[in-house]
Amino acid sequence: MGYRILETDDIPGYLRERGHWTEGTDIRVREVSDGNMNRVFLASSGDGTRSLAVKQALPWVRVAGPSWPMNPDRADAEARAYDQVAKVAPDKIPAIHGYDPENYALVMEDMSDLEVLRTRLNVGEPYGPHTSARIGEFVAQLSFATSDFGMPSAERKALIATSVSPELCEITEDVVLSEPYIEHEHNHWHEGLDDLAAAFRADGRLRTEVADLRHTFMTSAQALLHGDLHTGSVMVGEREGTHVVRVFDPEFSFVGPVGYDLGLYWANVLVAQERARALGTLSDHGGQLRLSWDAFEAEFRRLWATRIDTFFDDAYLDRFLRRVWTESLGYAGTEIVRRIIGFAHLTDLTTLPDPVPASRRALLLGRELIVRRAELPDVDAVRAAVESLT
Ligand code: SR1
Ligand code: MG
Repeated sequence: MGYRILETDDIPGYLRERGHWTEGTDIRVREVSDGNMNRVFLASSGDGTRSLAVKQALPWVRVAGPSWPMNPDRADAEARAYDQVAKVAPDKIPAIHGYDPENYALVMEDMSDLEVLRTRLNVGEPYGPHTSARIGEFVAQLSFATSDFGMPSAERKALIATSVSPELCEITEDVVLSEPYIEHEHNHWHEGLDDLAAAFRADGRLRTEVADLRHTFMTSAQALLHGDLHTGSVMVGEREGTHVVRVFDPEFSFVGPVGYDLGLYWANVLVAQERARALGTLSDHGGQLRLSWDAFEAEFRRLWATRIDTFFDDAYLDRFLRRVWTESLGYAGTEIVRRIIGFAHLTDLTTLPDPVPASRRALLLGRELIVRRAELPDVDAVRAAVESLT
């Protein structure tokens, strides 16, 4: 039949055709599309006992429309990433019930009983004790298993080849790792940030450091990444008395530098902290970078004992982790900057009564993280950099 763009009314028939829904005909569907790229539908039985989510990639960027075409085969990358994560961290992703490559559609667990982490933070809720630790573990488990430490060399070469995702990498190389530092029609910002946006475009040191991070993003095939691990890609909540954390939306997945995933999470953590500071609702924000890094490092070191290539010695592990730390800081900086003066902004800041003071602090912090990443040896140094902002 070929690729067809699904509408709300198509979903019941689609789920039945695909064998996902065999009992009952009372299927209620609502569209809950939220991210920049795709459409998402939730289908539930009239009596509320069954539900599923359907996510479909459109042949364009959803928020831009057909004027920004985008191959829907990005959904293949997402399905492949879920397959890899399911092998090593099945408790940290939604259950995937099936992938339909003809329609670029994933049928998966309905997580609407959980809450998007960004949404929760934006209304002043805390992270809770486990969220950032689970994220750190997620990055360690996925990255170790798909690195040369955890995967045989030939298998990894095949993974690198099958995970090539030129169009989505190009989005990141553009909207995250270059456009905010040049004149570009995608860029926009609050007029109260005119001076900083202009200063960043004129800042040669900043540009060279971003170029370094961009080149690392393009060439450092360390491990399979989520590729867009911001707080809108994380759901949290309670199920049967247990705190659950689910990472979703890995469509930007490819084999790249591990620090990109950690850095994106940290950027969003740091921006959420600036929102809370502006609103006077700071709670557990300040501890999240440490919680995620400590969990990442502990899990990676635990897995190191199982490495398949023991030529990589313990001293090399220390060096590798140091490099991941430093690059994570740099990518955190680029994520902060692009979310304020680039294409896609964050509700954390845009919904503030006055976004300017918090955005200025965040932009200055982003620059610090990029240009001084090698001089910030640990979490305390980052905390000091945050507290020294004016
Ligand atoms: C054109 S898409 C812009 C952003 O949306 C996605 O969520 C990624 O973060 C991407 O950079
Ligand atoms: Mg997304």
